[in-house]
Amino acid sequence: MRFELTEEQQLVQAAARGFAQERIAPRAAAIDHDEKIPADVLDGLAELGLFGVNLPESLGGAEAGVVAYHLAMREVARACASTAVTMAVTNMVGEVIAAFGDEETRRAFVPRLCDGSLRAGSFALSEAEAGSDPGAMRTTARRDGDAWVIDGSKQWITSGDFAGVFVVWARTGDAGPKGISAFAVPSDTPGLSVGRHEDKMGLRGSSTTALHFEGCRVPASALLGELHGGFRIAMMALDGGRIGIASQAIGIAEAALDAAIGYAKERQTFGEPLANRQAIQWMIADGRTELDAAILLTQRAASMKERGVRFSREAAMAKVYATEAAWRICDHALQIHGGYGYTKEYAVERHLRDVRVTRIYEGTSEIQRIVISRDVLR
Ligand code: COS
Repeated sequence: MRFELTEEQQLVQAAARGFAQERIAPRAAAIDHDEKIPADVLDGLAELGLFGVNLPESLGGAEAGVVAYHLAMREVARACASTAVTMAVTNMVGEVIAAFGDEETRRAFVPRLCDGSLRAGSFALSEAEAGSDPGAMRTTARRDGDAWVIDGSKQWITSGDFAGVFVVWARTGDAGPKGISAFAVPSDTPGLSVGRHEDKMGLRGSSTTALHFEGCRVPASALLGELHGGFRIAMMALDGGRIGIASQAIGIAEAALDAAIGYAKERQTFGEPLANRQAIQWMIADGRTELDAAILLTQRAASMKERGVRFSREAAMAKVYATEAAWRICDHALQIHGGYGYTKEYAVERHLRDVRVTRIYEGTSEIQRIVISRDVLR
């Protein structure tokens, strides 16, 4: 067993770190405040290959693998969690279209996702009453000649107002998971409109919207994979997505812990730095230990995906552990900052707001435990 990163993985990590620390981190508070990711940040991610880290070079990707993707996600999230989730969903959408689209569809979307010209990809699975249980979705797609016509609404859609392409799941058959198909839908398709913007607690730089489909026609070739095979595609994509969100949570917690360590060394109480207090030392020791455990779990899942073996259980373990640990670490980092941590003068309040959703989206912690226990008890 080897724990060292390869040369290529180290290069991706260093490039992502350099860009994230120089060009994103100094603007993270403004991204949160203005609720918008600047265009040059998206351009920079694309130039570094971070919109298609695990996609083949033949489709414009960096072909650097899943461990490299995890490393890059961590670095971007350490600088700005909103930018990181935009990157995560774009990579996920690129991978779905590359794996399940026909040649024409892959060529139409994947290179333009990777080079940034589509701005972002968006994953339209959840609905108002179908989040943890996507098998209950109501959006429909019916065949009409050589087209599919989509009707319904989606909710909680990351980058819904600026992504150039959506992967949309819709009911093509019976009730439940077996009657669902997936489609690649360009954002300028007539009949597709952007709905309400969510006013969120955190990740405020990343837009989250509803989408409405009214007689939205896409060609037959927009179908991804098999007819009625969409639920499996969603589950496979979410397995990979969970590695991304675990990595995002780790990156946010790394930023919070670094800030707490810096503050604890500087801040004096009772004539000594806070870092001399055992209560503070234990929070820092536990935080660093949990972060390392989260990193190891996530890298194991990433390396299994890279090797092509089934990794659903391991991705769920990585996600539930990393996101729950990251929440505790961010909370302790804020506690170490005392009252200052509760103000916008310090970044820890943003980290705490941003990290909270990682325990919810791409499968709640409760859903991860369902995935793990079903597999363990099988
Ligand atoms: N990879 C491949 N196939 C999978 C799979 C996976 N990880 N998970 C399930 N499937 C397949 C199953 O094998 C089954 O097919 P067969 O009957 O042919 O074997 C089919 O999909 C249905 O699976 P299952 O019966 O387990 O579906 P459930 O409705 O019980 O759902 C959970 C299972 C809870 C795991 C699923 O609904 C889930 O992950 N929910 C969370 C969704 C989510 O993350 N939402 C957030 C969206 S992004 S913000």
